[in-house]
Amino acid sequence: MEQQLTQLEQEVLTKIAEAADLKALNEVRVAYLGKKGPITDLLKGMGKLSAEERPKMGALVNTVRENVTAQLEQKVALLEEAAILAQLENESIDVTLPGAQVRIGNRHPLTRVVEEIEDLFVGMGYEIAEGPEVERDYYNFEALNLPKGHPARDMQDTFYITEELLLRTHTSPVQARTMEAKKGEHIRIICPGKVFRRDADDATHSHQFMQIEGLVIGENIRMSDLKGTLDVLAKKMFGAEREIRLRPSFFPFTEPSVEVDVSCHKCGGEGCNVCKKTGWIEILGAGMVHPNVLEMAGYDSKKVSGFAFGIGAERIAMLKYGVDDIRHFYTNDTRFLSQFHQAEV
Ligand code: 2U9
Repeated sequence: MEQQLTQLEQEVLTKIAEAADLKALNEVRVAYLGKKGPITDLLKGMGKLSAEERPKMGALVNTVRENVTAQLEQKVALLEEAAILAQLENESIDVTLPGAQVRIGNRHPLTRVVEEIEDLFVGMGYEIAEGPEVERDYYNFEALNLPKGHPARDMQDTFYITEELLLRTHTSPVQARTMEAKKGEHIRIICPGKVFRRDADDATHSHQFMQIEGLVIGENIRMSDLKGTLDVLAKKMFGAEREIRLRPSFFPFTEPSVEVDVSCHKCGGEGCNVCKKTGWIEILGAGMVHPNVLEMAGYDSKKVSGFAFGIGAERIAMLKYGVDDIRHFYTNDTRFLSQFHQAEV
């Protein structure tokens, strides 16, 4: 029986050594140490032994069982560790691989133009004023010397909500509202915002666009102040070598009114395709605030005067960045927009 036991021990230990995974090891445990296993059988057969042999064999079987159990546990620990190592190997991350590319956004070209102009004017002591896009007929037209039936209203046909409520055609109503609220005080404001017109969209027209208008009101404000201010603006937007020229024009809300050209930033005034061989590019409209507009807002046109100007942000952006179609600004095509990446300050 002793020999049988030793043989059995060798057999189990070999099986334990050979078990390649936890499942196989468990099968060995059940087969040899389980209720129906040979070791249990041996213990059951102890009754047949003589009284002297029984304690000796009992101790021997127990030693074998303890040894087998200890070997099993050791192998379990070994296999578990191997399993964890294999899993770690499997799940390991190669930190040297290139990371997923994060696409960093950039400011819209129109936002850039608007913010650049805002910064310039804030630096000259102007405040930024904003107002509603759905505007009253009164502030959009009447307060700007465009009474009902005035022919110049035709050029600014818009989307009407009701007879008296419309989508503003310029940001001038913001200035009209500011004048009314300031009750005769001096004013220096810049008004950026969305405006709307009943226009058919094409490469140079859009039913919605961005304007930046400016208004200064005070004592002794003169045309020369307007010219000096616009000269600073043209140099900031198109380069320090730029010159401006003023041509007479007409707007109902300013008198006199001017159209303002800047010397061509591409050819420097020689004449090229950008300036249509003239050397000059029209960039904005301006003028001295019409006395009627001052009076309607409660100012004494004999005591104060003012200048105003209006800029189309798209036009400036198209000239500055060489964009050939205004619709690029609204179609959200990232192939277009991503070209305006610039180190943010
Ligand atoms: C008040 C008084 C006067 C604003 C002005 C223009 C001339 C002008 C155009 C430029 C391109 C519109 O976007 S555009 O199509 N604007 O030419 N705007 S003077 O004059 C004002 C505004 C408000 C109270």
